[in-house]
Amino acid sequence: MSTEKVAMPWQDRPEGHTEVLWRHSENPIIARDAIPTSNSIFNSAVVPFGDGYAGVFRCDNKAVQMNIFAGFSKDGIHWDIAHEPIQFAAGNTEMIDSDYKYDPRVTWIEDRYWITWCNGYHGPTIGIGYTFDFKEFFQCENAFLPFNRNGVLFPEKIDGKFAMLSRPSDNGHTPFGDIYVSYSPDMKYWGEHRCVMKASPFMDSAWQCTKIGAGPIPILVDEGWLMFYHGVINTCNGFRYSMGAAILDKDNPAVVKYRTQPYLLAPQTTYECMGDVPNVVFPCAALHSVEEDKVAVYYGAADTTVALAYGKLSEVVKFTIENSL
Ligand code: BMA
Repeated sequence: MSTEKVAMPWQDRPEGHTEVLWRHSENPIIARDAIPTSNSIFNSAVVPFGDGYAGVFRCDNKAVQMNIFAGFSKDGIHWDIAHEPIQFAAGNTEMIDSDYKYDPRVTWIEDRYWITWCNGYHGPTIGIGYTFDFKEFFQCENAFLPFNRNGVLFPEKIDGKFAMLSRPSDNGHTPFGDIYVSYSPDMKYWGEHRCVMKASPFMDSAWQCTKIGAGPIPILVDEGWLMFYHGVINTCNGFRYSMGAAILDKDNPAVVKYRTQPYLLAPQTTYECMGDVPNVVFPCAALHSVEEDKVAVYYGAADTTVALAYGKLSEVVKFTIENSL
């Protein structure tokens, strides 16, 4: 969402840098041991909040149990993360079972902050919750049947309905995966499922040929919804996760207008290539300012830490249009 009041985290493009996105010079911004119990902190989501920022962080503990934790920051870079996981009260249902929670996304829609995450209910599916203050949290019905991952809400209703991207999957390290959009009148019942885009043929764009999944909350630009997403290739050494961008039709996001053939960011630095799961760049949030023409993308690095990359919104859009599959 747009950050009108608070200064965005930002660094200018380094001298001589020619890529569309550039990395924050002090990456990773959140260390794996930023709270006493954590084995790793990654794939996390942030939003403007009050006179700073709030976020929901994936912290796996030292038993490698996955859960989500609230955090606050003045500048979007230095974070104070709670030492206890979020406790949810019943929202639009009493059924708030959860074996685990991971890979949160957060957005403001109309009157509250909505959170989605990968919720353990007989396997991974999409959990939904909301908060007004990042202190009290309420859990709603799961959006879908298992198995599903990467549930990402649009930041406003489309044709009067809530809209969510998701990636139907399996109960393991899914060897496939395409992005769908679904609609709900009430954040409880979801339907009108439509395919948005599929993993690409290997010969067309290999970094995204195994599976793809939506990343941050889509950003509304003149050309439509700018959607950063992760794409995966299955190499002889395992999965490698990179990031691209697509632009979806404003009124019907099942229509893909453009989609990057080259990646925008791929695992290349030490902290992206070394960690609990090497070679992973996994975006889950973005702050942006249309007025200042800035975007800051938060991504999990090697399933271990949180890192930040910057770009000019107009350049990302231009690159996506000019380098479309
Ligand atoms: C996916 C999810 C992500 C993770 C990625 C790479 O299936 O588990 O949380 O970042 O794999 O390990």
